[in-house]
Amino acid sequence: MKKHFFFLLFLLSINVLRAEDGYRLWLRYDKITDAGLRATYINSCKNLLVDAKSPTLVAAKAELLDGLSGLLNYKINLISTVQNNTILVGTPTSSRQIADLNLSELDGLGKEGFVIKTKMIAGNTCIVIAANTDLGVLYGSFRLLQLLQTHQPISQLNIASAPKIQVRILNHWDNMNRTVERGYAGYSLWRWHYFPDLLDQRYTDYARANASIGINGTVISNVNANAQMLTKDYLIKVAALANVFRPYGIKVYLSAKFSAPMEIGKLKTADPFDAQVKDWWKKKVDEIYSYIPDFGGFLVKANSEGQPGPQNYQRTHADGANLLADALAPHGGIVMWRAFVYSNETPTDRTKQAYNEFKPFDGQFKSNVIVQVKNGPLDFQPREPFHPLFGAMPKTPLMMEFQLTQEYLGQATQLVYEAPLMKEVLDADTYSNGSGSTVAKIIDGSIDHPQITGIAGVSNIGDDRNWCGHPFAQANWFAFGKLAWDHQLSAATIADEWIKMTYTNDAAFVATTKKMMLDSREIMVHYMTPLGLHHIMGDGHHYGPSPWSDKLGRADWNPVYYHRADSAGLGFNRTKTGSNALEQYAPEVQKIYADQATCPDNYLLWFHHISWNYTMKSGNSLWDELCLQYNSGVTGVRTLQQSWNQVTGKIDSERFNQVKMLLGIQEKEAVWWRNACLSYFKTFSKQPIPAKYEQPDHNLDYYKTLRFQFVPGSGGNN
Ligand code: BDP
Repeated sequence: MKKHFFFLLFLLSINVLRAEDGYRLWLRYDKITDAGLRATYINSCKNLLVDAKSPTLVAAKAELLDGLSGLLNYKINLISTVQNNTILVGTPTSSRQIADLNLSELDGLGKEGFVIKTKMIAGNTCIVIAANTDLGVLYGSFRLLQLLQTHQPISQLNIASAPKIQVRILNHWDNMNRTVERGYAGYSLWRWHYFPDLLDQRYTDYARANASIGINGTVISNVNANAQMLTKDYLIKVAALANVFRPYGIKVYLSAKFSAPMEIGKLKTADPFDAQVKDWWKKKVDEIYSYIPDFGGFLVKANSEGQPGPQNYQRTHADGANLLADALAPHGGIVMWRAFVYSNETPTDRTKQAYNEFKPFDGQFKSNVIVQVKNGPLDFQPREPFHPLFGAMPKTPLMMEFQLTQEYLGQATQLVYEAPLMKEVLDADTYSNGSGSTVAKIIDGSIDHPQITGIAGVSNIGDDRNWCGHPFAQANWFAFGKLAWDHQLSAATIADEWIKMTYTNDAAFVATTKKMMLDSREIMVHYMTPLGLHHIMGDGHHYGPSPWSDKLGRADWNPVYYHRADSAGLGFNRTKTGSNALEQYAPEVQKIYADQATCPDNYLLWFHHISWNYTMKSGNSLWDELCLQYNSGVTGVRTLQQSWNQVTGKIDSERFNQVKMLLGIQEKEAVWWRNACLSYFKTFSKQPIPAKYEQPDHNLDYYKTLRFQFVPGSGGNN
């Protein structure tokens, strides 16, 4: 008897805590264990009516069948006339029954929106998933499955949803040799050597995952581009991938190298005003569309960090972008032209340069160009103020670029949920058109009404079995898609959904993990770059602290350029008495930051050089506050560890243990950041680290001599 009992327990534990490698992401359709809930769902979802003629509707049908039969552990009936308890799926074109419903809601939902409604049809209770296009139907199908995965009531559904931003796109910084610049999750997914002949299931799963969160585009090649990608051999390979993605509404885009006409076209110049160059691009683009009829367009990094561009020929960014735009326009393609430009030959504060270079060209870009702007004026730091270009170019479409891969946010080892960072930027008020002109409203077009709107996330995906390396890094991919669709969602709502879909609906697990996620970004800011510090990480690979670095080839790559520590104090004066970067913002924004007495602590050292004994809002001196914040960052990580320990046994041991071990690494790294930074800044403040705090276990020289080779994502053999 006892033996049987243990055997039963064993079987149960296999079922509940099955080993899980993270491959399925948030698309896990395991049986819902709450029998009552499952029975209710079965009652509403037992029949499926979808006339799937197009590849996209076939995909929607397959997803619904797979998802429903898994979650409900029930054989779904495929039917052709409406019965009671049917999910009716389609567009007014694909389905007579849907056309007959005359759903007026569809009018305002555009090409990608959908409705999910409970409807009585000839006396039968149905759930209707309807849209104007097949892609909208696919999005709606994923949404219904999400409702079930997160245990939502489905008896009175009345959902209408449409994306607020048009181009919702991943940027892969993947090289053709399959290394990934700033990639921490293995090699590139794209196995060029095998294309176009071998395209494994992973590419379909990639497309499914993206479509499930509304992502509709992908730039598959690095912005530090290789012109070879535009050769016929590779275009054929790209086309094969595009064919896999197409049913899921994912358009393929490529990074274009500005010097391609010379490198692969054998021309003597890449001058955008040269007739042969224009002709070369036109023919090249025509060729691309002959292979990929729905090709999305180009992403371009020009005249930045050594990349060629129009300025090589004394032409402007607008001249360069318009050259490509003209070639793409007849096919409906777009150019995403990056504003991430700076040069050490320009003596101006690096954070001012993009604005200075782009603002004068407002209104001069062709209508199929969108300028892609990083969230902050420097470079994806743990915290930056929003980029001053947002709101400053009302006649030019601007798209947002976030970095999902955690180059500056702890890379692969740290749990940092980025939705709070994204929300902070999206909700920031630019005051460009009066109060309430948030960054989100600039990029969704509701203020300036540009023809194109867009948002990009630098991908954190690689060929690791779990796609993103750190199990929680998947949440950043998920959150990006969700916010790209609807930037009004809260970071908490998104975390809630992701946890339930990825792990479990267990209330204690959800509550504990959600808090960990929501706290994680601020904790990381505290142990890395508190109070507005920035860019003080390791040389080149950007791993770990290195505030002392001052020997890099360019002044504006050196941490000392950014923190400006001296015997008087700490921080970069960007007010009128300093670089005056603040002048690039609207007067209302300037007012918030200009005065060190009122500037929020978060940005104090970003905008001001503050004396070590300055009294902060807390009453502490700057030095004491800095010590407090670095220490609270470390305490924060230890709290994350304790929280995770509390949920022991609630999920599969595989993912649980992986996160537990990673949190152990994160704790060590947080201690390292704190010790290294405080030991270094102490040499300027000339004050001790208060005795109440843990003291550094080594002297400053030790931290300075640490060297790290082969750090992932930094390429080459360093
Ligand atoms: C920096 C990265 C570098 C990228 C660059 C960019 O360190 O690898 O090429 O951004 O966005 O943050 O172009």
